[in-house]
Amino acid sequence: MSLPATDTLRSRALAALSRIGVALPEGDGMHARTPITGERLFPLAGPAAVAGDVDEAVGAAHEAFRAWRVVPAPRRGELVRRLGELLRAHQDDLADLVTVEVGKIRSEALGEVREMIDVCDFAVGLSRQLYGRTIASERPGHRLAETWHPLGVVGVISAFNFPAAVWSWNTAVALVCGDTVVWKPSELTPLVSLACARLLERAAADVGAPADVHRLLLGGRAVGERLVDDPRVALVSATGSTRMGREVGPRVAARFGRSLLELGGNNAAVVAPSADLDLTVRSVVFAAAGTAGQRCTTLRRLIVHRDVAETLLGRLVDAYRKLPVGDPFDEGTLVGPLISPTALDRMRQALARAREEGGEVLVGGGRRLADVAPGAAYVEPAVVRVGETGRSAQSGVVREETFAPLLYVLTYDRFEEAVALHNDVPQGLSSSVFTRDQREAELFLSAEGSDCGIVNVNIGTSGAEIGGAFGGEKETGGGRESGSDAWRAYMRSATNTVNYSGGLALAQNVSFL
Ligand code: UN1
Repeated sequence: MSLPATDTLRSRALAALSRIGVALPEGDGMHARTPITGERLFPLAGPAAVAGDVDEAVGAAHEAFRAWRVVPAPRRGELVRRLGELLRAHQDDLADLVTVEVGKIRSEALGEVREMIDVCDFAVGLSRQLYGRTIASERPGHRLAETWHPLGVVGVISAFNFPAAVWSWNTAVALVCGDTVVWKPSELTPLVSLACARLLERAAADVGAPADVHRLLLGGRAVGERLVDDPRVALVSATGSTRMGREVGPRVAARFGRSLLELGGNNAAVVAPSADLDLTVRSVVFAAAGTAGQRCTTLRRLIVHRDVAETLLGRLVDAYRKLPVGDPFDEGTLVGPLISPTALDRMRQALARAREEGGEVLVGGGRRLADVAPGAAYVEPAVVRVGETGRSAQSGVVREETFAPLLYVLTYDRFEEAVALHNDVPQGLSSSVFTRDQREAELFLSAEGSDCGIVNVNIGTSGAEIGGAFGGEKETGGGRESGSDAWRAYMRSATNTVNYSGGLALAQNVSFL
């Protein structure tokens, strides 16, 4: 198996950037890199003066907010419609950049751009549906109602693994809600970030929206900290590790700002004896090994009924052995590289710990292509059986999220036991049950079932559609983004009492004056 030369990838990225209209910020404060070869692509200007840069960007977005909040929402929707058109026109370019910078296979990179287009369509519709309720007043001649208003500047902090889609579903919704956005993307994906920002800048120019409705801030932790602490940032929407969220949440709360946190997952699927095994195997392999295990919704634990465990594991191991690992631009590849050698080290450490804790590696874990690309991190997705049964099997490393294609398998005898195992981890993002027994499916979906924000039946944990609200419970942070009524987090509500009676009636029958 060969890999493309870094020069080829460099040209491909530059061609896409130039079609999108990005002028690369010249300097050498940071580097664009590709996980495909593990090499650097080119230097870029880093943040010049962190405090000043953040201050200026937030100030500009704050100023733009004053004008943007009074533009009628359906007109704000026109900006997002234009962005969606530009994304359609440049989907191949953006997908190229996602593959070069993150290592996603072609179909998943295109899928990420599709998700952006979908959320733009959704947000355009939403721009005509930002409604409040009227509530029956207890007083005659009074109207009680709620009104939704724009919130302010939204600080978006995003991770490397969905470098464009997470930005888009925050930004498209925030913009129609009348907010302005300052974005601090992952340091690992500056090219995708520059491309997204440029497309939005072009959309704003095309429809005559203020340019400062969106500002991009490339940089590291110090930039993020400044953004999080700035009192002009009304909402911080942050996607990343639980460790990151543990810092962001309290800092924003300390200044009474709002935060929307999308943190780690430790997603599981329960496989019951009645499950359709063909469908289950295909779903599990995509959810666990797809995106090289680097989705927050990646399947990390499989809880299988003892009666089907041997059959299912046999089929899984077969499927894993055949997984093509390698160049993500190659049409046949299903598993691209991990983002960095550090990610590979973490996977190896997790595998070593799993072994120490009594686990048995059934397949995978080996490094690939180290001779061709020593700086890249290609790995065989792994399946590890961690225990016969019972809660004791789910200790140590199984309770942690390792951002790699590493699937732990546990077995169960009774469905209630499976649900208990399922919920007995600190995280609560996504979950699935594979069963043809309606009672089991309904129990899993019920209040005493899965405790996650996403609960699925006969479909894997990853790959949620944008129309539903996206997010999770417990250490996942509690936020909801994207579809359904997640928009409410990006607005503030006001409760209005209007007295048209001509008399004064106090609530709760209070008499006074
Ligand atoms: C993420 O990994 O941060 O549900 C987001 C999914 C995608 C989004 C993942 N729609 O897998």
